[in-house]
Amino acid sequence: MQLPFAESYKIKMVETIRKSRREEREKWISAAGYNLFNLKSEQVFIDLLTDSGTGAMSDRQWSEMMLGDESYAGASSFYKLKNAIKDITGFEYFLPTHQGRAAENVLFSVLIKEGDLIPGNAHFDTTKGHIEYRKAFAVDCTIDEAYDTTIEHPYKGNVDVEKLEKVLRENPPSRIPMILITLTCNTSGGQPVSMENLKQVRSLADKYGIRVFFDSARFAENAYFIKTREEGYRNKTIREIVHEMFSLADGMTMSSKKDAIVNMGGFIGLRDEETFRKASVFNILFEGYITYGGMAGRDMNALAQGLYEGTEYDYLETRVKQVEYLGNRLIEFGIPIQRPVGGHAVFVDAGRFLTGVPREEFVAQTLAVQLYLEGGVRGVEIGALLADRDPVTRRNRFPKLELLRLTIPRRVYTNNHMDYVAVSLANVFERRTHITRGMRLIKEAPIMRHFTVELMPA
Ligand code: PM9
Repeated sequence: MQLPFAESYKIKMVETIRKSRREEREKWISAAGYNLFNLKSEQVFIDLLTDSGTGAMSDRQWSEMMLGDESYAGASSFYKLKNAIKDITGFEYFLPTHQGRAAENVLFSVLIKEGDLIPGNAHFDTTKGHIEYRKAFAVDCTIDEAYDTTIEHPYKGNVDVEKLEKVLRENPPSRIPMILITLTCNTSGGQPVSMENLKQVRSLADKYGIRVFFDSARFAENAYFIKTREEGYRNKTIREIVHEMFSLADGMTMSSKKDAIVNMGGFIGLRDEETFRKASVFNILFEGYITYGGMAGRDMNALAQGLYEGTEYDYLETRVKQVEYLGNRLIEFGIPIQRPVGGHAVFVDAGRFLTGVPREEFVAQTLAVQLYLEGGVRGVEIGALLADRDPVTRRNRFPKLELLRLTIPRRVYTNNHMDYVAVSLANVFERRTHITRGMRLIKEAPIMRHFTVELMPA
C-alpha cells in the first residue's frame, strides 16, 4: 500500500480555542460594525483572517529567540539575518523593517514620485496604498485567466507580457521606476508566477531599461509551485529555485510574517549600493537604525531561522497540501472557488456563491459575515471593500472578482479544523438562495478602508 500523506512536524504546545453560540456571534458581529477585523480574537473559533504573523514558530526558532543580541548597533542578530538573506536570496544589501508595508514605505520613498506608473501583477492592497498615497498608479497587468475562477491555469499570478509591454512602450522610462511582481500573487488567489514568466518580465525590463522588484511575502510557496508544476524544475531544490527567481530581480520587499514564519518583521533586499544608501536614510527616519530597523534582535534571529525552515520542501508540501485539502472539501460540496487552489488560502468566489446579493452591497463581505455567524470562522473579504474608492473619482471600485479568502496560518490548525470550516461554509451554501441582501457602509477611512470600515445589513 502507498503510505498516506502526513504532516512533517509534531505538536509540542497547544492553545485553547473556544466555540461560541450563534446568539453570541450575532451580538458580537453587530457590535463590530459587521467588520470581522473589529472582532476580539476570543470571539473567533477558527481564525482564517490572515496567514500573516499567525504561524506557529518551531522549537528552533524559539531557541533562537533566547540568543538574540539586543545591541542598538551592529548586533550579531543583524549579521545572522544578513547572512541568511544573502544565502537564501542572493541579495548583497538588506535593510530590516518592522513589517512588509514598512519595507514598501522605505523603498517607495526612494523610488516612486507623483504621476509614476508601477506595472505588475495585481498589487497587494498595502502596496497599492503606498503607491497611491504618493499619487502614483499601480497598473495591473495580470493575465486575464486569473479573473475567471473556473479556469484551471497553473500560473494565475503570471504577468500578461503584452499588457506589460504596452505600458512600457507608451510611457517614458522616467515615469516607470519599477515593475513590481508579487510572489505568489495574493490578490489573484495565492497564485504562482512561473519562472518562464519571470524571465519574460526580466527581458522586457532590460529592453526598456526598467528595474524589477519582487514583493516576496510568499516567495517560497511560489518556488514550491514552480518545482511541482513547471517543466525542468522537478529535480531542483526549493533553494535553488528561490535563487534563480531572485537572480531575475533588482531587489525585493518582504513581509517576513508569511513565508519566513515569524510573528513580526520585514526587510528590503537590494543589489545596488546607491539605492541601499538612499533607502538607509528613510529606514532610519521611519523604522530605526539600519542594523535593527524596528525589529528586536531576538526577532531577527527567529527570522533568520524561519527563512531556512520556510524553504524546506517537506514543510512546504505539508503547508500547501493543507490548503489544497480545504479547497477539495469545498469543491466536494459544490462551492465555487478559485481554481486551482493557491498557496496560502482558498479563495471562495462569492459572486458565484451569493448570486442574489447586488454587488453594491458588498457580496464577499456578506458571505464573510454569514460564515462567521454559522460557525465562528473568520475569513476576509477580497472584494469591493478592499478595492477602496478610486483616488480620483472617489467612486467605489468594483473589482473583477468578489472573493472570500480563507487564509490558513502556518503549522497552526489540523485537517479536522479544515473539515469544520468546510461544513460551516457548506451550510451557508445550502441556504444561499435565501440570502438576497448584503451590507451598506456607515463609516469608512479615505484609504485602505477595509481594516476599519463599519457596516450594517442593507
Ligand atoms: N498581507 C494578508 O493578510 C496582511 C495584511 S491584510 C490582513 O495577506 C503582500 C503580498 C502581502 C502583504 C500583507 C504585504 C504587507 C505585502 N505584500 O502585512 O505589512 O500579502 O507585513 O505586509 C496580509 P505586512
